[in-house]
Amino acid sequence: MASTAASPEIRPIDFLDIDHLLSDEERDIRDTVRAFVADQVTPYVGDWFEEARLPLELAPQLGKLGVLGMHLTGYGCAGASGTAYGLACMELEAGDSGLRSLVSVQGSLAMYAIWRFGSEEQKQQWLPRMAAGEAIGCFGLTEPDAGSDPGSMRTRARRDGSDWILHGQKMWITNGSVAEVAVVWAATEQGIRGFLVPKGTRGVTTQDIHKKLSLRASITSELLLDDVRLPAEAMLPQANSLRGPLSCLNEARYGIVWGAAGAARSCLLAALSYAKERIVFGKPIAATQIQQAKLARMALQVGQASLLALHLGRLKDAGRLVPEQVSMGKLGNVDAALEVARSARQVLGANGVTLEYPVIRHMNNLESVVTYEGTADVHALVIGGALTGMQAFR
Ligand code: TGC
Ligand code: FAD
Repeated sequence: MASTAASPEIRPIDFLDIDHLLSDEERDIRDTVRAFVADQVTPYVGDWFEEARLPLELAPQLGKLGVLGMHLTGYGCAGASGTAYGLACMELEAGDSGLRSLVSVQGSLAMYAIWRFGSEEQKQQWLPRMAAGEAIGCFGLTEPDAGSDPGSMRTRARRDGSDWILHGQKMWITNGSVAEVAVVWAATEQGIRGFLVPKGTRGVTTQDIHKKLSLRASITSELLLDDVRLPAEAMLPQANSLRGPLSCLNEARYGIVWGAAGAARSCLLAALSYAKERIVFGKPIAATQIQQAKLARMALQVGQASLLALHLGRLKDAGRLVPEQVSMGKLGNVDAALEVARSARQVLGANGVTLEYPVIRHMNNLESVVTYEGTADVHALVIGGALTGMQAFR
């Protein structure tokens, strides 16, 4: 039996040496995305957050980087593994949750819906431009009175000859006002169906949601659909129940499992660096037991979250990942990231409340992340239902 390594090298960014569990290709992809975030995002994202904007020029840059729809195949998509996609999400969210949201909504919600449920014509029309970041997509499921329970949606689509008439309202839609194409879910006489609504379609108006204190570097909009006439070909032919949008959510939730670990890692590294430099009572606070205990716990949570993400990634790549496991990853990793962010914020003292450091930005962002893509309660109830065989939603 091999003994413990004599002088192991401990790297705070990867205390558990998860690196050695990755292939060379996975490490290369991870490092490329990490470098992109360090150059193009980290220096500016505090300002974007303060100004409540995310420059849309990032979309073609992300397209060039190959991360838009990167785990999909064909149509200009990179065809990368689920694990590689997860590693990219981790690096993007270490930058900002708004950046990961852009990539999640584009690749895992809008593009995935078209890739999985669309006709060949729909795929040809939209996917290559979306993979390149030339066309932004959004995903309209939530309504003002239907969030956790999307099955109670009021948006309706009815037939008029061969056309469809779409009427209703979607709320909290990431990139709703800037999307070239909106994937809108609506109730029909044949169940819940998805529709591709191109920008500028008559009857569609959008309004951005302001005064957010979270996910500020991300556009969030309301979509108003007033008797919007769409041709028959606008409907996604292969989705005909709530299973359609929920299948897309599995993909995006999986990305969040990784992303949350990235945000937590960023908070840990900021707290560690600050604690080593901040002198109080004549010594660095990093040399005090109470701060070391906090840092140790944060490093443990980051390590556990990363291992859980990697495990789910390996299950996904083996075709074994089930939605209940994704729920466990989303619940566990976002909760852990929130704890790490709150703890890190306190290590930074008063500096912890400014955008000069990434911590409060991550902390506030994670309040959206714990709510969207299924709240923590929803995921706990999914896990509880799987454990007990008893459904507690209704
Ligand atoms: P239920 O009766 O359980 O299921 C209806 C049908 O769907 C199937 N199903 C799933 N299929 C695939 N994946 C899943 N995770 C699935 N969960 C359920 C199910 O088998 C059934 O199929 P069928 O063929 O028998 O009809 O549905 P329910 O009405 O009881 O609801 C279950 C619940 C609460 C878990 C579900 O509604 C839910 O997940 N609610 C949360 C909604 C949510 O997450 N919304 C997110 C909106 S998008 C967003 O937030 C984007 S944020 C931006 C970013 O990501 O960055
Ligand atoms: P509600 O469903 O009203 O829940 C309120 C509270 O009740 C929560 O605490 C919830 O956990 C709890 N609850 C719910 N059900 C139960 C139950 N059975 N038992 C006990 N408690 C329960 N949606 C999209 O479709 N597309 C997007 O692009 C998108 N982007 C978003 C971006 C941001 C920044 C935010 C904040 C949200 C976004 N959403 C998007 C919406 C998001 O998915 C919803 O906010 C989320 O699903 C929760 O719905 P709700 O806000 O209506 O909360």
